[in-house]
Amino acid sequence: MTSTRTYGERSESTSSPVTARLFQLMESKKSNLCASVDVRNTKDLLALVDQLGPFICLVKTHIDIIDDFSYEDTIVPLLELSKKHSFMIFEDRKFADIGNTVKNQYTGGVYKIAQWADLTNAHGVTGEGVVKGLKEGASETTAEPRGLLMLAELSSKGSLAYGEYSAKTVEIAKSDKEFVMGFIAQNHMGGADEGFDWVIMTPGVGLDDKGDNLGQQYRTVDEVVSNGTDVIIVGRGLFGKGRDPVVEGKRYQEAGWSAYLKRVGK
Ligand code: S5P
Repeated sequence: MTSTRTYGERSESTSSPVTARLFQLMESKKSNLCASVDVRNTKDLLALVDQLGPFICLVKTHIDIIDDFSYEDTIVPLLELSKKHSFMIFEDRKFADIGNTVKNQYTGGVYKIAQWADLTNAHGVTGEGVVKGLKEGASETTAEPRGLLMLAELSSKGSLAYGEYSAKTVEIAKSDKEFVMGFIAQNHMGGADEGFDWVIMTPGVGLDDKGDNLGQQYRTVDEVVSNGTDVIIVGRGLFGKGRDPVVEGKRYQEAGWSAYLKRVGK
């Protein structure tokens, strides 16, 4: 079920404009690395992103952990960096409410996520309305393409998202072929037999650690990519414990890309 087609081939047949752009960018940068830049202020965020920029296809933010957030000083320069280094932006908001509420959360408040994030994600726990609400929010905010990942499985110990829950989340994803790009998951979610070519993005990836003391669990790059992961999401592996983001960025980019080449038989 794991795709052996190249990102380039898949970019031509996908029904999601955001996936098409992402896959093309991944081919041109030879990177399937998404950096999860979980730092607490704008200065550190921008410095880290500038260092990692050359090695990544995607930056994943938790914008609500930035102590000194402002659109002008945080988002505007982040968007400039995304042009400078050519990466896309994924706000890891994990929406989990009724359609009308997530629409407001996505478009409004302080963060105005729909204005600047190419991708965001949502839990399926509230049902299909979450997809509809977010899609309406996106189309009422911008003409730029926006994409959604559903959280089908989680990396943390004791997660309740497995089995029937994950399968029902996949059913929700089928409701919108253009807006829903794929999943945050630990495994491939199938779909090829029904004409879906979902992007699988996997967090909980680390080459040096097995986990943290708050339930995170890490698997290696080879392990996840051979198992169907299209984009590896790496956070503290790149910059935690005094690591050098330039050294680690290059290391994870190379590991991710060679695992991908192996998978597609190149
Ligand atoms: O199952 C999940 C889903 C997500 S989006 N497990 C996760 O760890 N994440 C996110 O990925 C998490 O919120 C964090 O931002 C990142 C992992 O960071 P790391 O430092 O453990 O690599």
